[in-house]
Amino acid sequence: MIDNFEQRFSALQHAYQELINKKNRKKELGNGIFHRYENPVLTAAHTPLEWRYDLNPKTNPYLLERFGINATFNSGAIRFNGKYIIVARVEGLDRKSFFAVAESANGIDNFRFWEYPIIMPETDIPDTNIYDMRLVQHEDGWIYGLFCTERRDFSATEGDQSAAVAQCGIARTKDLVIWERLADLKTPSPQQRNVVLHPEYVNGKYAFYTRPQDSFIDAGKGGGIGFGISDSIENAIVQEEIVIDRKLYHTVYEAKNGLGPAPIKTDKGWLHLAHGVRNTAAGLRYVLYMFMTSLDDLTNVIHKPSGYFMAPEGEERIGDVSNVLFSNGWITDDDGAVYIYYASSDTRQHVAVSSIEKLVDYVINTPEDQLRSSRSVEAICRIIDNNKKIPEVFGEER
Ligand code: M1P
Repeated sequence: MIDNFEQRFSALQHAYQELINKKNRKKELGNGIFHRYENPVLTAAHTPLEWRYDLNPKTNPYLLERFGINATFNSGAIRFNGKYIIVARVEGLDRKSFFAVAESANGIDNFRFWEYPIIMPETDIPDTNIYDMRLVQHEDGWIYGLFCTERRDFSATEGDQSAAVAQCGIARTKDLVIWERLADLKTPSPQQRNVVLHPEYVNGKYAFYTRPQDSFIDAGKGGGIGFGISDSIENAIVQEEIVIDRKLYHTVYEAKNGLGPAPIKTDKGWLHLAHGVRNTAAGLRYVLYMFMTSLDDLTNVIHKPSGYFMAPEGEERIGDVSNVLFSNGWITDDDGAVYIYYASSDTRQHVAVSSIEKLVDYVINTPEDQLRSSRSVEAICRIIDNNKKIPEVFGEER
């Protein structure tokens, strides 16, 4: 029995070490805007064996898994003590998500979880499920984690065991280990998800990007990505939400949308990454898109490329909730490199790398959605006509 235990333990350790020491290679060519990498940076199998197994041969002679992990995805991200840190949504077999810190020296491979998952304090109303943390280094000196806290809708009938209420939980930390839980955000909307804290004060107040929604799944008349101000962060209240990026017919965000990570400040404006959702015969499809807001007015979208920035590809298409890309974390290096942590199909976590320069170029110079097929053709014709004027590209004879 012990022999079997030891053999199995050794095989598990070997497989685990191989996985977390695996090098990640850039996928070449691409579209020039970003590079994907070959392997996901985190999967369920990256969670430490010590979390999943009782490693005592006396109490677990068959070395059975005691706490299975289903998925690791939708991570917040931050550069911290010289490391690339992601705070993953780790989901157990029991569907409950929690947060756990994983770090890497280069941001693209060898992510290792810290010893313990985050022990997140609760408010007076216990959270049933917590997920999708946005990590924000605010200019007030705290690192904030904003996340969705989901609880049963107690106004639902006994027969309806799916109705839920989503709200924005807020916690803060200095070391990513000890977290102080603050009051949940209050807004005029019955439900909130995808809430993000703006990293700077706005007129001495805290600014939030919100996503008003009528019900747990449907955004309903919650028309898009909202913006609002709160005097306090300890008891944050947004009295008025202004929709700054609305859902729109026949776009990739016609059903709903939501902001991803906190925006990146550039000299041209604030760069935003968001997800857009549309319904299809195969179910909801989540893609990532970008836009830029003005430095003078955070509610003013000044550039917005048409369509999606990234959509699920290959194995990214498949998972617990297929056809989904979702991102709530990115990290900017001092040299301008941008590490975009995106998750696929609510299952695994990936990275793509770009730069501020390329993202700004993409956002400013990609044609906007003209909302009609004929105008898409006009946009392509303009590119073709301009290309024909460049002899060094096509040769004089054209
Ligand atoms: O399943 C896809 C995503 O669905 C939700 O996002 P949204 O609120 O925009 O619909 C979230 O539950 C998210 O975690 C999940 O990835």
